[in-house]
Amino acid sequence: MVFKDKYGHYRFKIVLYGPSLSGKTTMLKILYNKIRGLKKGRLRMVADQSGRTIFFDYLPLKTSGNIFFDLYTVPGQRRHKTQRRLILKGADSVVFVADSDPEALEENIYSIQELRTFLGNEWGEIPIVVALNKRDLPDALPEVMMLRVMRLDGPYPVFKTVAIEGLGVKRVFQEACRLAVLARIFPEAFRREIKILARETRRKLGL
Ligand SMILES: Nc1nc2c(ncn2[C@@H]2O[C@H](COP(=O)(O)OP(=O)(O)O)[C@@H](O)[C@H]2O)c(=O)[nH]1
Ligand SMILES: [Mg+2]
Repeated sequence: MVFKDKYGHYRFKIVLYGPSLSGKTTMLKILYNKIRGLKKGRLRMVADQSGRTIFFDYLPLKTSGNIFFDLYTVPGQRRHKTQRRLILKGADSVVFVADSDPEALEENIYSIQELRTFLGNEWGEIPIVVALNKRDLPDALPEVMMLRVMRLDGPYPVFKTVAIEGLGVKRVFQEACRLAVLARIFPEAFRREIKILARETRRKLGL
């Protein structure tokens, strides 16, 4: 939910969702370390000894002007379901980070289904940007196959990323931020936009 904080700043909430180890925390680190032209607050991470997120990561980004984007990652392990639901609450856009590793296919499907359930009626209303991550893996699953099995053939912009090298990460967040603002401030323009996105995605998938 976009809201004005006590300083009169508009704040948009962007949530990185996806299975454990798909690269969500890596993406935030890349944004924190590599992105110029944005003022950044402190990156806060709560991880266990193996580096897995146990609560959430948080990174505030300030644009010129009085707009802030608050970025959160969810902990991906199945047992942290309650936390994921809490973190997702009030999201203005969601970045779904899928893992292209063939071994992660089932976890991707579980995670996107859970996201559908959590969003309920808001599915389709809240912008979702899909990042197919780990495209550097020699056995990375084909893009079309991944989107089909996750049933992501709707109005979702899809990007291929290699988070560890920072490839594609900036574009994913530019799109997530842009769509968040559009959906909240210009809902009619957003609805027009997602129709175009849906057509593009279907064309890509050969549907
Ligand atoms: N090969 C490869 N490994 C990645 C990529 N992105 C992240 N990883 C690795 O995947 C593991 C999990 O990443 P992390 O960001 O902690 O995942 P999270 O659980 O989604 O936050 C780490 O060992 C990362 O270095 C990528 O694009 N390619
Ligand atoms: Mg993490």
